[in-house]
Amino acid sequence: MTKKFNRTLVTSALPYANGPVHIGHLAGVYIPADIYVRYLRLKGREVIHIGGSDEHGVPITIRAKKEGVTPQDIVDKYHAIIKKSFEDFGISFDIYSRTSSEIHRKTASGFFQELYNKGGFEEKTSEQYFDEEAQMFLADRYITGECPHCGNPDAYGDQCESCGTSLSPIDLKNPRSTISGSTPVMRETKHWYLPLDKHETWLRQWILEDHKEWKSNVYGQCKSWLDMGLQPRAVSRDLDWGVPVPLPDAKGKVLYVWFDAPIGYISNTIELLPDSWEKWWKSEDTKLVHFIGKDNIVFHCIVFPAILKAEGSFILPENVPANEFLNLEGDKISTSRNWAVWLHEYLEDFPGQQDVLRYVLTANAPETKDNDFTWKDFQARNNNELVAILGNFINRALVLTRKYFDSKIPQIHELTDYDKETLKEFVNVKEAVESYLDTFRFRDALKEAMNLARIGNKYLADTEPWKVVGTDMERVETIINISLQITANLAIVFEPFLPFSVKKIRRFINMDGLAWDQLGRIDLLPAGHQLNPSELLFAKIEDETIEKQIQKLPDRKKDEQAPEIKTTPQKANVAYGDFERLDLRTGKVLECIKVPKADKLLQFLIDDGMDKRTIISGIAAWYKPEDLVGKQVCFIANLEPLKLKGVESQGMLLSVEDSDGALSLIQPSKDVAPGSRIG
Ligand code: B3M
Ligand code: ZN
Repeated sequence: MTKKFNRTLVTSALPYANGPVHIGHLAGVYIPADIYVRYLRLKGREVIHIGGSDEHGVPITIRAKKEGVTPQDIVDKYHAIIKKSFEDFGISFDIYSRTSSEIHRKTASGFFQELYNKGGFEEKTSEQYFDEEAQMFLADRYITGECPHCGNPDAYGDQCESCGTSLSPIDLKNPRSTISGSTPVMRETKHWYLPLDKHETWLRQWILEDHKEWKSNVYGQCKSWLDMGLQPRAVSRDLDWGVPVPLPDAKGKVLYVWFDAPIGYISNTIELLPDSWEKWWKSEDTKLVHFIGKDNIVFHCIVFPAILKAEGSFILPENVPANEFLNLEGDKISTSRNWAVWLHEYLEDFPGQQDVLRYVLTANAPETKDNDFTWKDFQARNNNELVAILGNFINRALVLTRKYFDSKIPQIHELTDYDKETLKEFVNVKEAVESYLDTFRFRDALKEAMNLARIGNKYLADTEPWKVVGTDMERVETIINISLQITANLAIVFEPFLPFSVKKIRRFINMDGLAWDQLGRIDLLPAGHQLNPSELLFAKIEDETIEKQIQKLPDRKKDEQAPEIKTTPQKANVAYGDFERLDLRTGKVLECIKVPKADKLLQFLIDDGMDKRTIISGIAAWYKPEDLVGKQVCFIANLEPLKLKGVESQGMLLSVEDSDGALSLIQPSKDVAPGSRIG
């Protein structure tokens, strides 16, 4: 059953206003959403794009404490920075508001009240850590203590940043409150829970049966959540920053940030369209699409739909095209390590070059798997694609028109077979781009658009009009006319992707009102039409510029990790049983190769005594791969497999690090059979 929709409501995840936004945000959520809404607008469809800052939650209060200011100061500061970055990059929201607004407080509070009245929550009392000195319950992030897994003395109540394990505050040894430093005590507290377990049946049907077309990464994550069985989730917290729980017995409690933030999409729509918002949220012929990153899938596909369904009068999302993560130069983007390319910093170094980043992040978007942003790839795509193909073609078409025809569009005459072939190729572009955009395949859509520029570039190179100027002016006129029609087509097809450049192209060709449906036509510019002066669209990026950006990163990283190893303090004792859980074994190296595009990594095929397994190890700087074949190694055999550079590493080789940081592999001092236990 295909539904008929008359309008599209697009939302983009509301970023936490506790820091600026970086390329990962742009690639994962905001560029795809922007391409999609620009495309629909260009088609003349009714569409709105809702955005805003997520200004509640513990991360904001923590940032405020760190900076010694109020949470409101923090969100005021970062909301402004984030909003400006989005404007600078042409992310075309119809509204970009914030969840600290009065209208949002009213909407979220009203939603809670409505669900409460309908019996949509369960009340439960549980024990949680309480700081007696500060007289407050402690959010997980406000409790630190010793990690039970690795002994890190400063693990947080929700996660140990040293070994990456997710924790619950009661796992920590010697817990301390980060507010007062005192030891917290357990105290009873009441909260309201959304009984997700009761929603499981319809969620299973709605997602697993009715939305098989969702992207496989989204569908798969939902399926594994549903298969594990859903549990009730608390929708309130003991905190003094957020939307107060609107009940008489809820002093000091606010709505959980993940309850109120998605409702922000609704409040921002109300703010934008106070009289007609219900048409967007409550009619079956509205198509609701949430653009998000993969870490938000469960909230948008399971929790928020359950909230909307419990309320009863709202539509559910038709699609949630979540992206995976973008890494930077092979490493996870990290705010705390400053391992990121911040949007405001990019624009300082590359002023006016928003479209270059938009292009690269779309061409390399993490649509189906995590992807890597590298500065070399950025440079190559700019120089070899934007400059050499798109920019070069348009510039040549315009310059030739100026030179031979005084910037007026020449007549078209009889077409040669080659002309006809060229034109045939490009009539298919519209359908191809549309089918990709309609199914959220933005990389493929961009490739098709670029293909149109390639066709144009090849056409000019093959027909060489400059060679027949003296002999066949009619032929020159036809070639230039066709090239300019292709240029006008590029000014349509690239609008969703490169809006800044398209604005320029439209100015050059003196043609503003081009619509999507004109794509594929060759009569867009009438003969005699006067063009405007033009300039180059893209500039080559030199090696030095890129080197500078690359230099910037490792420097920062080193700074962050400065107090390194040398005199590593002894870690806390572990119980013998904990040690026993590790399965340490010997193995024999069957094959060893370099991992492409990763300077530090070698890929091993190991005979582990029972089978063969692949292990990736970061020791490429110290060994030649061919020297290791046949050697004995020691490894952890039961380490959770980990994907590195697209290859699954099934274990970890043991090595020692000397005081200079050089690594050497640990080997048994005499020959033993592969698979022998170490202990
Ligand atoms: N602020 C988490 C994030 O920025 C959260 C998204 C809210 S969307 C309603 O990843
Ligand atoms: Zn740990």
